[in-house]
Parts: sequence; C-alpha cells; structure tokens
Amino acid sequence: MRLLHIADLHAGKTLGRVSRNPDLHHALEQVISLCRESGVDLLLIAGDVFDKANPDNESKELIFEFFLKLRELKTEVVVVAGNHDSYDFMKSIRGLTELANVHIYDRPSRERCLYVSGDLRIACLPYPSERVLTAVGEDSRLRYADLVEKFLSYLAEKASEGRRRVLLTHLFIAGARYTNTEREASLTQHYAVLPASLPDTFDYIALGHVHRNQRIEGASVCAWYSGTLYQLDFSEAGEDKFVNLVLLEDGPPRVEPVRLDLRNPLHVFELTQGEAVRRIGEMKGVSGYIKIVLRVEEKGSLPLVVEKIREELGEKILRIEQVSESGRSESWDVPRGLDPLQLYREYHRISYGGSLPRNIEKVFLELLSRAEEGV
Ligand SMILES: [Mn+2]
Repeated sequence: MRLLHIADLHAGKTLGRVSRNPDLHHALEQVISLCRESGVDLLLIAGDVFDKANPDNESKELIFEFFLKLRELKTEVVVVAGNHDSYDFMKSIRGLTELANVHIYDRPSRERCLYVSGDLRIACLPYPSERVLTAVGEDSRLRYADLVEKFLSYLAEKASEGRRRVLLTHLFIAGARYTNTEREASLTQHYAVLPASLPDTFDYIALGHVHRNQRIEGASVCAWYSGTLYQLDFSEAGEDKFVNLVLLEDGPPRVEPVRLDLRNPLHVFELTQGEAVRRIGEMKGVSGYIKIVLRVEEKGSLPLVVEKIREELGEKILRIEQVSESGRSESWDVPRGLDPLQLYREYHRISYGGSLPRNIEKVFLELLSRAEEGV
C-alpha cells in the first residue's frame, strides 16, 4: 500500500502584503501529480490545513478544489486538525467532505479516532489542546505530556487489530528541529512529548506541526515530520521542502521524502549600504521574495539606499530591516531563546523580584493555551 504524507498547508498565509496561496497551489499541483503518477492509495494530511481559524473564501476554494481533484483520482484522504485549524470549522465541513472521500478528524475524541481502510488502521489524534484533552475525560492533574502519552497508548490499543497501523497527528515531539513559524507558544517544553513515548506498535507515524522535514531520532518507531510545502516565512529561507511517500508492505516501511519545486523561494540578504547598491543587479535576477537586513552605523531614518532598492526591486522586496552595530551590542541583555513561560518568569523577577508563584504560573499557561487556539 502506498501512502503520501503531507502537513502544514497553511492556506491563507500571508507574508507582509503578499498572499502565499499561489505557492500553496503550486505545491498542491505537485501533490496531485505524485498521487496520479506514483499510484498513491491514501493521502494523510497531518494538520494546519488552514492558517487561520476563520479561513477566507479564496483559501477555502483552493482547499476544496484540491479535495475534488483527489476525488477524481479516487485517492482516499484522511485529515487531522492542527493548532491553526478551528475544531468547529473543521467539524462544520466534515459531512460534505466525506462525499469526496475526505475524512476529517476535527478534535481529539475517544469515540471517533479510527479510520479503517482494508487491513490498514489509521489512529487519528488532532492537535490535542490542553483544554480539550482534559475535557475528553483525561485526568487534569496529570502533566500535559503525560495526558498525551495516555491518549497515544489508547490509540495504539484501538489500532492493534489492523495488519498495518498508522498514527496521524499534529504534535510537538521534544528534540525536533524547528523553524520560527510554528507559533512559539505550542512549542514550549511544557507541550513537548518525548520520542520514547511514541508507541512502537505503529508501522509509521505521520506528524505535523514542526515545519522542517525530519525523522524523529530517539523513537523506536518510524516517525516523521513531512514539514511545510513551501517556505512559510523568512525563517525558512533556503530550506528545501518535501512530502513523504510511504510504502507499506511486509517488513519495515520504506519512506522516501520527495522534494517539491518552490514557486517563490525566500531569500535573506544581510548587507551594508554599499553592498546593497552593488548587489541590486544580482537581487533583481533572483526568483521569489527577498528580505534585506541592512547593516548601518546607527539606526535612524531610512537611508537613501532603501528608496533605491524599493524602486529597483519592486514587488520582489518584502521586508527591509536595519541592524546597527551599536544596536546589536545593546541587545545583549535582552534574554534570547527563552520560551514564553521562561520570559514571563524573567519579567516577573525583574518587575517584582523573586520567583513566579505557582498559581500565577498556572493561570499564565492556561491563558497561553487559550490564546494559541484563538479563543
Ligand atoms: Mn503549522
């Protein structure tokens, strides 16, 4: 049996004033061709179909057209919601998409979590927000990662009757290498699930959430993030993008990441003003979108060179940032690489002195998970 694993479509994503839907469309065309040419039986979509909880009409049309093309190919599709998708919106379209053989799992549920296709069982865990996880009857005194682990064992049990077993989910696994676009809040260690807690009874685990294609190291089971289908923002500049072809036969699964062509690759140039002027010709020749980080003596009003760059590069230039040598040295005392909770603890320490009380920490984490769901 041949599966194709994709994730993090983020339909409706914009970068500055530019819609990335043409980039997504270009990627989905390649997915359709792959399904046709490689004889894909089943497509797995591991969450974040839409970028926003209330998708705009153009993005909905793009996704529904994609589903209809897959229906023509008679490719079965199984989808789980990601943290960017609204549970309720995904639920609202689920009845209709069934008609196109697209099976949507909109929220974690013990009753509705298994898709059966021949002798293949697909256990589905949509993005488990802390609130929803405790609402499905899990013990709220347990740590988030422990709650997820318990749910995963339940799913492993549910899928155990299949000759072939796949887990489809949108989760952050500790140790995964990520970019900057996954919404920091859901990537804190508080939310991380350990690789060792992934049940090894599955033949393949199809993950979404982290935007870089990678196999999970330290898991005894074959678990992969397929990553985004195009470079979502400048933190993903220069990265190749993939979908995973998965061949399930007897023995271990064969996984082949297939590299996608990018419609608008992203580029970051870090330059002094003089270099910026000299390299305008080169930048004009580059396909895709550009961000320039301009090194200046001191930050201030926009240097004249910015006008010239905008004039010459037009639509291609999406962002110009200034960094000054002095600004850099000033920024040393700003804590870097901290997750939101650590930052808040730091803020509390500086503002009030002493460590953050447990009850405030609890409220902070609750607000964080609600903010993340756009409530
Ligand atoms: Mn995502």
